[in-house]
Amino acid sequence: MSSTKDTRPLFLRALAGEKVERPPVWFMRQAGRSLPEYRAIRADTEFLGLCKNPELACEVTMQPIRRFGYDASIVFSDILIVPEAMGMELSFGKGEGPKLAPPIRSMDDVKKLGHFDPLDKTPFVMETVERLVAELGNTPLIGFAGAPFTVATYMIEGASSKHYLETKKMMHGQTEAFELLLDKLVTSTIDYLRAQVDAGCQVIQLFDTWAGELGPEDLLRFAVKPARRIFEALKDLDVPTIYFPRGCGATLDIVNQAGAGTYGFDWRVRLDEAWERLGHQYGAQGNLDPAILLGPIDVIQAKTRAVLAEAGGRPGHIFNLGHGILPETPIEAVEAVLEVVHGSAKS
Ligand code: 1CP
Repeated sequence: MSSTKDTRPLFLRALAGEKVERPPVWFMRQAGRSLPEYRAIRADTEFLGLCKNPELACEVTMQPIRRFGYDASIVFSDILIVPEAMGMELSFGKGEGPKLAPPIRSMDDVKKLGHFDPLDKTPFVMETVERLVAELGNTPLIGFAGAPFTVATYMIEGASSKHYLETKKMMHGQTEAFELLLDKLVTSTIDYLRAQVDAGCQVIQLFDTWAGELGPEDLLRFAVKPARRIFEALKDLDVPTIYFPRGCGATLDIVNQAGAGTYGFDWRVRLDEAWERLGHQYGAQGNLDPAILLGPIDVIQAKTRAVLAEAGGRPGHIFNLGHGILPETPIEAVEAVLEVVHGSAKS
């Protein structure tokens, strides 16, 4: 019998909530230090230079697609490109995390931050997207930004942080300044994501990596509502949207108010319970612990099967890690996961 196989990308069909032959799979941070071919390019190019060089950024985005055949690609860039475009000085020291200077600590500091035109301040991102669209063929491209709360933590702390004390001091002690900062991030991020979609991205993901640091009320007010404003403003683009509020397994009934179509979560929560609490009308992305990929192959494959079993073949599952792939992950570990996910195809 001749088959009428649907040739639309698996990832887009799953995001639309259609029943698919197996869950699509991609990994957060799939391009980067876990790949020897990335490390080879990084040997003589610093990280920010790589983000701002469309030819190289396109190349490193393609590396994991060529090697593993993932079902989705994500533009090689960073969430901190936005604060830089708003006027802060961004640097990545050798072996250190990011630095943003001078840190934002007052209403005056917030007022100095500018709104930016993405085509003027971040043309390299759009040029990378255009190059990728020409190279990717049938593999969908995800555009992204940091969610306002997470990006604000870097702007206020000036660096990565453990306890977010400056952020919380400003949130509770200078709430008006904090909300103006979020507001500026909302408007800038709307324009920035719109430009990525105009350039050719087919899906949008907002990374709210530090949302899990907030209690339920603050989470809703300072993380979920600003994210919601972004998703609402982009509705007319008609592209699938993913919100990744890391560390929010206990508050999925709050984060699901962000207005995204699909939600990502980490491994601290079972996927079946998380999806129940989230609501099955939404897609679910996740949620294998990336550290499992440092273990024995039989354990990796058993844990991968466990995630698939929890998803139970329900439409809308996107297989992913619960956070970015670790730099020390062996290639064979990724292959072991993919073998299981690919093998789960229903014929
Ligand atoms: O040394 C290097 O080569 C730099 C390491 C690196 C890479 C590969 C950084 C520094 N950023 C990136 C790329 C990156 N960052 C991507 C690209 C595409 C891909 O997934 O393949 C994406 C989506 C991000 C997003 C990002 N940057 C987030 C959100 C997602 C997450 O992983 O939580 C965050 C929090 C950042 C900030 C950042 N960028 C880099 C560092 C070291 C940090 C700080 C992280 C921290 O505070 O712990």
